[in-house]
Amino acid sequence: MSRPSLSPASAPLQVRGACPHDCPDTCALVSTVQDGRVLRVQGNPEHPATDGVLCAKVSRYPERVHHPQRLLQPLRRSGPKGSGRFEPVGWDEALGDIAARLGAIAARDPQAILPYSYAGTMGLVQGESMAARFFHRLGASRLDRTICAAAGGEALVQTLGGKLGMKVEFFAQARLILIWGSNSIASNLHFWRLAQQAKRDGARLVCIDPRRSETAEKCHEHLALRPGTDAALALALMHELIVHDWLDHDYIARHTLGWEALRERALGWSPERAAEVCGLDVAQIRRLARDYGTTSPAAIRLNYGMQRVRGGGNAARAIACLPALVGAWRHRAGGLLLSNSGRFPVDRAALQRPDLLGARAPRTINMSTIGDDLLRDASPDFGPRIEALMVYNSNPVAVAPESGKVVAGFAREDLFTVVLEQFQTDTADYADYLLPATTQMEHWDIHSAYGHTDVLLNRPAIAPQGQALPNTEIFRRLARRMGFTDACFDDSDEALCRMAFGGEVDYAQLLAQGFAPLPVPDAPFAEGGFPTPSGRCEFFSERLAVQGLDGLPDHLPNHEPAGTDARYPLAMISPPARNFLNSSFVNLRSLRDIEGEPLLEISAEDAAQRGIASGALVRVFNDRGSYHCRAEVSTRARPGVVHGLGIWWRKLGPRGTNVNELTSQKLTDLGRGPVFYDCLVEVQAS
Ligand SMILES: Nc1nc2c(c(=O)[nH]1)N[C@H]1C(S)=C(S)[C@@H](COP(=O)(O)OP(=O)(O)OC[C@H]3O[C@@H](n4cnc5c(=O)[nH]c(N)nc54)[C@H](O)[C@@H]3O)O[C@H]1N2
Ligand SMILES: Nc1nc2c(c(=O)[nH]1)N[C@H]1C(S)=C(S)[C@@H](COP(=O)(O)OP(=O)(O)OC[C@H]3O[C@@H](n4cnc5c(=O)[nH]c(N)nc54)[C@H](O)[C@@H]3O)O[C@H]1N2
Ligand code: SF4
Ligand SMILES: [Mo]
Repeated sequence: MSRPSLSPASAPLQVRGACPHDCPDTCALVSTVQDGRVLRVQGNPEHPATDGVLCAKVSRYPERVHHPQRLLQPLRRSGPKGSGRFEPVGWDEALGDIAARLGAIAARDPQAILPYSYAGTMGLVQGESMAARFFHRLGASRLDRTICAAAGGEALVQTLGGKLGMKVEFFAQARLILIWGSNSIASNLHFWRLAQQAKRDGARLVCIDPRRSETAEKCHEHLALRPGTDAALALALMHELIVHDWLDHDYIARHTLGWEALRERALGWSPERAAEVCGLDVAQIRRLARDYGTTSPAAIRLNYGMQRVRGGGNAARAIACLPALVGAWRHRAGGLLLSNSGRFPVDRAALQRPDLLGARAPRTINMSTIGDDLLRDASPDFGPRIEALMVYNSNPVAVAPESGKVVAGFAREDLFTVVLEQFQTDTADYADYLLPATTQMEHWDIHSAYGHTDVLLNRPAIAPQGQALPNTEIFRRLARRMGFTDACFDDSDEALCRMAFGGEVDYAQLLAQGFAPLPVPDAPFAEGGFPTPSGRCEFFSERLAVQGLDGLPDHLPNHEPAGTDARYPLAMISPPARNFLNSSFVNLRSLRDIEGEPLLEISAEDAAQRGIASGALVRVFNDRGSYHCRAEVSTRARPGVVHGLGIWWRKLGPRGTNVNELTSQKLTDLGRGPVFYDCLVEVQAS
């Protein structure tokens, strides 16, 4: 019975949740709902890391959840591939047809089916629980989820023994903070609040970033190095620590491995040599080394922006060696933080059930080379041609490198593509079936984090909108249609939340307050105890050496080093836009209005040489493609480097392209990650 329109509204209700986005801050949310609508989303003031504050993006969550263009019913393609034309279809018919199509392919070879997913939601349940079970049971190809953090993550594992680091709250007590490859104000806001607290208490802040970012301009010092030269800088800092004897010999002797070899390597990197490679002043490098060698406690906030180049893994390894050299780990406000995700005792075996594979060992496809792989024929090396793709929690047509090839792959008439989405993204346009997914306001989930060390629980605040279903439920129903009778396909979302951490996290506490801190020591490596094979901080990695790789960190020049191709003299990086999260939020009017339109920041010098005025439309191009956007002549760009900001939706940019038209599918030294910021281009007025 529908309610008479004049009846009094029900009282507003507050529901605790977690921000699902791929952001180090993993905020605790409090949503205010009334009559089935989300009125407000705020930061939970009781959660210390959130401190009652959200970023501009998630503060506007009601606009996202109740967006007029939310996908609210299953759709089936009704036009040519990629046309984005669909007709409504019932869930029953859609799932029946998808099961039949997948079943026929699987009968020949299930490895011809590929799941494609990333961090649209970071939730452990709506991320990879039921979905992973489904693909394991099916025996589908596996996906190597490399697109963001593979090089840096592997570097931490090889050097420190895991994705582990300082507790973020102690940055507030540091005396020196290096913000390295991170635009914290845009992408790690809650860390920036801690850094400001430290600054007010007298700490010095140094930013290491090719771009004069919002963060760089608020630090005491900014080292605007060339993209992909961080290892050279780190080695020169070591050089200075050695020659001035700013070393903690006791810490080195007791808690590190490979010191003599690293010492020799670093002595080859004078500040003069590094200055040449990095495009920095020698004096600036010397000053940074002095600051780092003589200020205690010194803390490094490393972020993934510096590892999206060929040598990104080695660079992250070199930087991760620094705290052990000066004994910074002895202090809780000293050391380094890239990610603490390794702290979380997630029971992936229970959630994802790899045992459902049995004796099968399907091939693995790297998500960063999806463009090439979709276009590949069957071969003994590669295995079967990819015949079906199931995309969820990701927008590969916009975010994967070398879009020209990605688009050509998705456009294959013989590819069967199912997309689970909240919105009709660039990827959704290529779907054969487009299935409506719930948002964080409409489903249960449980979250680990990578920028703090608390577990968060997300309760649904409102009912699923329209006919949308959680990812879990879509895979549950599909499993039934495929005839999978395993009991694990009956687990409810709440049951999955409870099993995510086994008994390691107090679920009652999560239910009561929405978050539960992990027991993490304040100064995790004060007494060494690195979880590497040697138990030491491994300057030299035997595990890398046995793979035939350099056991020591070194500077590896970019795949596309500036100055090596006269046709493409400019190095392009494409860091996130502050008001988008990767390609999420681009379709939110209020946030898109703040960002304006796709921009390329270029220095006055490079603009003048090309006759480009600020605000002019330009064509940015290389052998892989062309990207049309507006130039902004800006002091944020150093000569020789341009910045294509943010991952716009292709269809919302001029001429239907975005910056990934230009990026390459080459991979990093460690972790087989993408090299978004290792990319040469030329720019001309258009
Ligand atoms: N607002 C917003 N927040 C986000 C995101 C977003 O899209 N928007 N994305 C989220 C995701 S997925 C991630 S992975 C995280 C981490 O995000 P990161 O990828 O670390 O992005 P940023 O923190 O913005 O830092 C990138 C910075 O690195 C700089 N940089 C580029 N190349 C180099 C280099 O070679 N060396 C050095 N030293 N610096 C370089 C860029 O100029 C930029 O300022 O942020 C998350 N948070
Ligand atoms: N040029 C360039 N390219 C980049 C980067 C860069 O810096 N420069 N950054 C890279 C990085 S760090 C990353 S992490 C990747 C990010 O790439 P992606 O992980 O693909 O991230 P998003 O673009 O945010 O797309 C996530 C999609 O998931 C959807 N989604 C959210 N929640 C759910 C859900 O519960 N169910 C379903 N079915 N869908 C959901 C959202 O609507 C959104 O469209 O991009 C990479 N690409
Ligand atoms: S995107 Fe990051 S800063 Fe914004 S609400 Fe989510 S976790 Fe917090
Ligand atoms: Mo990312």
